[in-house]
Amino acid sequence: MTFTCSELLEKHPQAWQQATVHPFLAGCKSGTIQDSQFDTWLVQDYLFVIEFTRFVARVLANAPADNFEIILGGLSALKAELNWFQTQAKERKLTLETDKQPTCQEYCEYLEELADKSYPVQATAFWAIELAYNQAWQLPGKMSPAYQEFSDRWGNPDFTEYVQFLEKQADRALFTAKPSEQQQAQVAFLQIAHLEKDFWQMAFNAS
Ligand code: HMH
Repeated sequence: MTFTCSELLEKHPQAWQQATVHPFLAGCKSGTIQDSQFDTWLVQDYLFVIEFTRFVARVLANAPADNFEIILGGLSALKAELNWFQTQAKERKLTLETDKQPTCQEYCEYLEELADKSYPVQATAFWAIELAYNQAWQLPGKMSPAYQEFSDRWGNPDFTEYVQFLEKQADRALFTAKPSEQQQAQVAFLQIAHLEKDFWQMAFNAS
């Protein structure tokens, strides 16, 4: 039996809710988030996005050619995003030359593990990772002014449309995937939900 991305969301609402709703984000909305918490998120997410860019490059290498346009668009956006992180860090006087915290390290290692998986698994993981931020930054609604630029980066309509294209590509790959690959795609979805939740908590715990 095949399933789609939206069926994964329907099947695992609690895991997904924990990935996308967190006191960290509520604190960005209310303005009560502390600089130490926000800055930890910013620096660690920059380090994550470097590894995520490498992951997306590996997904491109496995993709059918008719999926290139969306993935290359994603890589181009990631290039701009890495530069944007550097600008943000400079404004906040943060150094980006720092070690990954264990939670960030774990997520990055998981991205490397996905290198050995087939395209349907990778495409599902890619979609889940982007959807997580698209929803997480959008769900709280209008954020405190200092954080609006951040919520807009992942919550804006173009990013939402990009995530919908990733969903279509993942659905098409899942439709013809072997049962074992579909099973692995589901496991990857749940693992990503778990790692997203931990990533918010890592930043929230900073003092
Ligand atoms: C932790 N998940 C994390 N960081 C990001 N930048 C994304 C997803 C990408 O959208």
